[in-house]
Amino acid sequence: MKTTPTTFQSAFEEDVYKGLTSFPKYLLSKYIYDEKGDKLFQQIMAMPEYYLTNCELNILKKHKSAIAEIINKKGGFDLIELGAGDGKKTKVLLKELVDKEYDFNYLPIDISQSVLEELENSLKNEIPEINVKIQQGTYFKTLENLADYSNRRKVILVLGSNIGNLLHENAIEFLRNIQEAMTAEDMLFMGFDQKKDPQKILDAYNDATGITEAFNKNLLTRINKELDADFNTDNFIHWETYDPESGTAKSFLVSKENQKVAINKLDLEVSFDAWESIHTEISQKYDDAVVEWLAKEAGLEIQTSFQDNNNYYKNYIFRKKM
Ligand code: AVJ
Repeated sequence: MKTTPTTFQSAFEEDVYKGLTSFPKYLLSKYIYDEKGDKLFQQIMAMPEYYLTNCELNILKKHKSAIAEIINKKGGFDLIELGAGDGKKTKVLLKELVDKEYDFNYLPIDISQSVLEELENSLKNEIPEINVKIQQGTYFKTLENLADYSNRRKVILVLGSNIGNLLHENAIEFLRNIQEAMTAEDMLFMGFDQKKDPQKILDAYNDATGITEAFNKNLLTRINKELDADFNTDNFIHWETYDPESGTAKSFLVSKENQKVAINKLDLEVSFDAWESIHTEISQKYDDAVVEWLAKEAGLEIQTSFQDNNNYYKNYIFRKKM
C-alpha cells in the first residue's frame, strides 16, 4: 500500500492527491482555470446556452441608472471588483458612473495579472476618465488587506454568480470575510443565478458543441501537463446533474472503463472502475429565501435587488447588519 507523501511542492499537488485518493473521487473546480481554462471559460460566456452572462449584462444595462444612484453618496467611493475578468459587464456600470460625474476610483482585483493589464489598457481607451488601480491576488488575501489600499467608502462588486462554486457553508464564510471588511456605509453588489427550468440549467452546463466538456476535462489535461500524468481524456465523459430541490448543478467526469492512470510527479497510480465518477464542480442556483439566509448567517442584509425579465438571474445589494 502507498503511504501519503508528507511533502507536496504545491497546493495543487496536495489537492489532486487528496481528491483522487478519496472515495468518492473529486477534484477542485478552481484548478480548471489555467491559461487554457481561462480561454475555455471565455468561450463558455459567449455561448448562447450560457444565459448567465447576458442576463447579468441586461440587468446592468436596464438598471444602471438606479444602481449608480444607490451606490453613490457624498464623499465619493472606491469601487472594488473581486474577480474582474475582462470587465465587459462592469464597463456598463463604469460608463454610467462616469456620465453621472460621480467621484470614484475603480479597483479591480483578479488572480491573473495579464487579465488585469488587459482590462487596464482597454479602460484607458474606452473610458479614459476613470481612475483605475489594479490589484493582483486571491479574494481572501486581498480582502484581508482591503483597508490598506482603500480608505474611502467601499462598494464591493462580485459579478458572474461566482459564489455558486461554493457550498453554502463556504459561501457564508466568503460573505463573512467581505462583511468583516465592510463598515456601515459600505455596500456589496453581487450576482446570484436563480432556480429555473432544470432543462435550461442542464443545457447551460452541457452544451452540444462540447465547450463545457473541454472546460471540465481541462482538469485532467492540466494534471497531465503539470504533474506528468497519462489521463486519456477520451476515456471519460462529462456528466451534468441538476437537483431542483437543493438548486445544485453538479459536474462529473465519469470513467468509461476500468482503467489505471499514472500521476508520476505524485508517485501515484489511480485506479478507476468502469463508470466510477470524479466530482469536479458545483454551480449553485438560488432563490430569495436562500440568499436571505446566507446573508443573515454572514451578518449582512439585503437592501434591494435587480432581476432580468425572465427572473433567471438576480443582482442583490447587501449592507452590513448593524
Ligand atoms: C464561473 C462559477 C460562475 O458555475 O456558472 C461555467 C463556471 N462552469 N460552466 C458557473 C462554469 C461550467 C461558472 N462560474
